[in-house]
Amino acid sequence: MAVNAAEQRTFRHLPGYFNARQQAELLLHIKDILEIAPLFQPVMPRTGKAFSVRMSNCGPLGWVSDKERGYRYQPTHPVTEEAWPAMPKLLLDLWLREARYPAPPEACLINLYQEGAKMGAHQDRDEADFSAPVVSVSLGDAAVFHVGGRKRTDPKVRVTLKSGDVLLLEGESRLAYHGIDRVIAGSSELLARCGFAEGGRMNLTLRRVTGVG
Ligand code: MD3
Ligand code: FE
Repeated sequence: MAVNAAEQRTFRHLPGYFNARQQAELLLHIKDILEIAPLFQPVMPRTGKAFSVRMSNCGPLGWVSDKERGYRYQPTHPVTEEAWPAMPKLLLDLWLREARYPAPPEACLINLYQEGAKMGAHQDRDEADFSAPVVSVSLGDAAVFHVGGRKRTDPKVRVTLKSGDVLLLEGESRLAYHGIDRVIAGSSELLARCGFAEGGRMNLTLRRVTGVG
């Protein structure tokens, strides 16, 4: 029998983990972070093709990508070359409560989906330690997310991620292929209300990059 994340459901979906007030608080904190660490548009290694998602980071390390040096984590913003801002306490508390891992997260990747942005199927393999979970928070417009197995061809399940939802990827699902098929534009007013004129969806992913000890 095939063994994969989709069938075993080794991910945990916690719908409505953050209430409306907490979602707004978190988003306003991210807005402050983006003033210091502005969104950038990463490009893929070798091809130089731009991602449709714009990104930034907070925490000691941030995920970046460019044509020459590829996917990596680094302590500074690729354009300003300044250190990344600190992670909001709400996110550190989420990790403490839910990650079941003996060290704090090192990176929080901020993904902004606007104007039809999506993310094709991929594995997250740029971290040194896969025993730590990935913890994701969705804000704003809902999105159709898919997760399969360690092989690209493994069967997938689809989950709609809504504003305030948390998704934990641990065990077998940590190395599963996954992606965002589409964002359901206009399904939430959160981003537009908090000063992102075009609305859209924001996703925050908390990660341990280096492992423990
Ligand atoms: C499943 N982000 O940043 S979050 C990414 O909504 C990424 O922006 C998507 O995939 C987004 O790499 C999906 C949920 C997620 C995050 C990490 C995973 C699912 C995952 C790692 C392994 C398996
Ligand atoms: Fe990913």
